[in-house]
Amino acid sequence: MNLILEAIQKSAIRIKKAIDVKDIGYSQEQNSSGETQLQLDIQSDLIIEEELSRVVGIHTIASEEKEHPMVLNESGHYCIAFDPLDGSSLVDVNLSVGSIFGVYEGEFSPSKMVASCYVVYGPRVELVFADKENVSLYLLQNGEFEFVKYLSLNKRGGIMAPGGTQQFWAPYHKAMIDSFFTRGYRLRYSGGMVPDLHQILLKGGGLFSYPGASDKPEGKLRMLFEVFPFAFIFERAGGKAVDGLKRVLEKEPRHVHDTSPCFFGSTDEVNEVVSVYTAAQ
Ligand code: P6P
Repeated sequence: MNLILEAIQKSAIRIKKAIDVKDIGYSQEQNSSGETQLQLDIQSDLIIEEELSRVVGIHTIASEEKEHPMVLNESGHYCIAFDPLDGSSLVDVNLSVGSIFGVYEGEFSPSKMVASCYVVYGPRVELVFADKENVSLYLLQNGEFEFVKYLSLNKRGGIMAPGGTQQFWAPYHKAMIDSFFTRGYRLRYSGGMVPDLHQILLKGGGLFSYPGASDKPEGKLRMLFEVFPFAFIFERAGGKAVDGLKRVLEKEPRHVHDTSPCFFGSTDEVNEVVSVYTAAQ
């Protein structure tokens, strides 16, 4: 597992350098979700593929930027799913973006998830790594990632990050979000999943939501590349992650690019989501 973490850290240092290059614009390609790929998306994907290919313990990798998984080493043990540069279009407006990784034993199933990791490329480059025991925060300084502290969530927080397009929200979802704001929760939403969830994790808690809605009944965020890694981290940090009704880590994707409605946060807020959504069924 250390070799995987080192490969992710090396990837992050190289991706940060790529981000710092002047805007290199859009490619002519689209990813599996029909999103036009930034050349930076493609470059970040190649960097991660190169670094992970050097780890003999990795059997298969799956990238959000590629249609199908890729076998690296038949004798490998781990499967890694990653989003190379989530929210990459935010680079153009100088907002933080991130890379997301889920580590699975033997197959891409949430029940086989053994670790997850994300990198935030912002004013500083930080990395959060979760295994069965801890959620660890690292800071990139002088070319090295240095351990900073362990992270945990309070039972209740104060930040609300409501994703999706409000005009398509279910009425009960809108009423629930409005109710949090009338109770004094602060709106913190940049449109980048990684910095938005990083802020909730570091500021002690709250709720990030990207619900199913009339325009996207199954939500927008990809289970393997985005939802499962953050669900693993938030649960390890003492929080919860649901699709509105149940733990997202109990859902099996039928296709590698399947999406799921998702709510990540402190236990009190997520419990409230489940009670509202259960009552609405
Ligand atoms: P919306 C970025 O494109 C992304 O995949 C996530 O990083 C982010 O949470 C979400 O989409 C934002 O989507 O519809 O609120 O712009």
